[in-house]
Amino acid sequence: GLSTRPTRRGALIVVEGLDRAGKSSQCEMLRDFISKRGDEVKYIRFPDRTTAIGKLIDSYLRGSSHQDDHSIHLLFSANRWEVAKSIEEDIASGTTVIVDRYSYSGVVYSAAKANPTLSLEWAWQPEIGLPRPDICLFLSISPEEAAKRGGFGAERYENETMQSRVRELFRTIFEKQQDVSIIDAGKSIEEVAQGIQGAVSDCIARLDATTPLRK
Ligand code: T5A
Ligand code: NA
Repeated sequence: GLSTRPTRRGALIVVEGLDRAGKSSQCEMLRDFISKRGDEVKYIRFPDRTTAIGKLIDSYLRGSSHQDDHSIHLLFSANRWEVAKSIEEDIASGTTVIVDRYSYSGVVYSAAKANPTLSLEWAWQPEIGLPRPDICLFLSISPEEAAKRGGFGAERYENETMQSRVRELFRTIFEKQQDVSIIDAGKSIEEVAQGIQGAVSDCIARLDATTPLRK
C-alpha cells in the first residue's frame, strides 16, 4: 500500500570488548555494511562525551576531576538513559542502531574497582529498563595481542590491574548471557569484520516488525 511504515523494525546491535579490541573500527565497517544492504543505520557510542553528563564523565576519565565510584557509575548509566528514548524511536522507525560500548562496559568497569559496596549486582540495577540489544558482539582479544596495538594511554582504567579484572568480569557475565556472539578480535580487521557481518546478518534475518524490542 501507500503506507511508509517499515515492514521491519531496526536492530539494536551492541559491540563490546576490551580496550583496543577494535570496537570503533568494526562499528564503522559494520555501519557501511548495513548501509550497503539498503537499510537505515546509525552509529552511536558510550560514553557520549558531548552532553552535560558526558562532559563530567570525560573530565573524570581524563583524571581532571574526582568522583565517588557509585556516583560516576550512575553518571555513565544516566548518559545511556538520556538517549534511550531516541534509540527506541529510531528502532521503531526502521533504523538499525549500532552501539559502541553499552551496559556491559558500564557494569564491568565499575565492578572491577573492587569497591566492597559496588558489586556486579548493584551495578546492574540502573541499567534495568534500557532497550536490550538484539545481539551483542563481544570482541575478545588476548592481552598479548592488545599490547601489540600500542601502549596504554593516559586515561583512567588504562592499566594492567584494571584491564585484567575487566577481562575476568566480561568473561563472567558473557558466560551467562544469551544473544552474545564472541568474536576472535585477534584476527585481521577484514576477518573480524566478516565474522561480525555473518552474526549480524543472521540476527537481522530473524527480526520482523512484530519482534518486540526488549527492555
Ligand atoms: N566505561 C565506558 C565505563 O567505565 N563505563 C561505561 O558505562 C562505559 C560506556 C572510555 C572508557 O570508559 C569506560 C571504558 C573505557 O575505559 P571509550 O571511549 O569507548 O571508553 O574507549 P576508547 O579508548 O575509545 O576505545 P578503545 O581503546 O577501547 O579502542 P577500540 O575502539 O576497541 O579499538 P579501535 O578500533 O580504536 O582500535 C585500536 C587500534 O587497533 C587497531 C586500530 O587501527 C587502532 O590503531 N586495530 C587493529 N590492529 C590489528 N588488527 C585488528 N584486527 C585491529 N583492529 C583495530
Ligand atoms: Na573506541
